[in-house]
Amino acid sequence: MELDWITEGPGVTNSVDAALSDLEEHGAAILADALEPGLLRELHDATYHAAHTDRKYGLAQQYEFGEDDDVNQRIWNMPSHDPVFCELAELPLAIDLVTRTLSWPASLSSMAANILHTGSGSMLVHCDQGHLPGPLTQSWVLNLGWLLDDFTPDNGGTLFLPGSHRLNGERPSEEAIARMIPAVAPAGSLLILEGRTWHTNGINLSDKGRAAIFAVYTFPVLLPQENWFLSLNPSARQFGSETLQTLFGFRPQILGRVNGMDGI
Ligand SMILES: O=C(O)CCC(=O)C(=O)O
Repeated sequence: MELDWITEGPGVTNSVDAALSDLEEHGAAILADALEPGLLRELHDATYHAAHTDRKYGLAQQYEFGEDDDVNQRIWNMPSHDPVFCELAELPLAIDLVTRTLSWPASLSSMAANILHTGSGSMLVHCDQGHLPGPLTQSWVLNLGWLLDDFTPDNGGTLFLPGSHRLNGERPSEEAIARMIPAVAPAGSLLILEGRTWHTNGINLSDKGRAAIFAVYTFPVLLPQENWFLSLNPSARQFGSETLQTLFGFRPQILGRVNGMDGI
């Protein structure tokens, strides 16, 4: 297979417009300073607290999708863990990016933390809409990866294959996969991946954890990865804004009605 579709990859930018054009060209973008420091601290602490609590009470999970090892920790359903993750889901920057790439209204398909403790290995190389019937001629998914720790080449920063969105879902060859590059950026940055870009997490060879929150958005015609109707903490629905309720699927648009549209 020709490999001339592989691009050199995006740089780190401070501009949303530049990030969106990187996303179009490379299938990925890195936006610096996407989280203000107070919010970053709160998200970081809430994530590591949830990780600690899950381990303490025997609730710790890994992602079964791939070759995970016992030092990778996955926390699904983050909006149910702490209201700060609801704030993240509907951050104006997130909604702006979703609206300009997918459209609005949109759904939150899942929001999970991926924490690589020291020694954690890579998961399966995948693209986030690989479960859809191909060819995938458009992006149906936007993955917003919020970096809670610095991503470095040796702590498992997400590895991605720039330009691989042009394969329309076809799995890259091993030769191409060998040319994946790590996302390297400071905590508080945002890694943006469109649904056809092949990626995985790197290997954490450092002596500290590496955490990120992956918020995956999609069109409201697709079943979300997380079944919010069963798994969401009821307070998120009860007290959540209209935007949040839309993201979780509690505000039907054309599909998902309850006796029509009125009085829900
Ligand atoms: O943790 C990472 O760097 C990548 C995570 C990922 O690919 C996923 O959650 O599907």
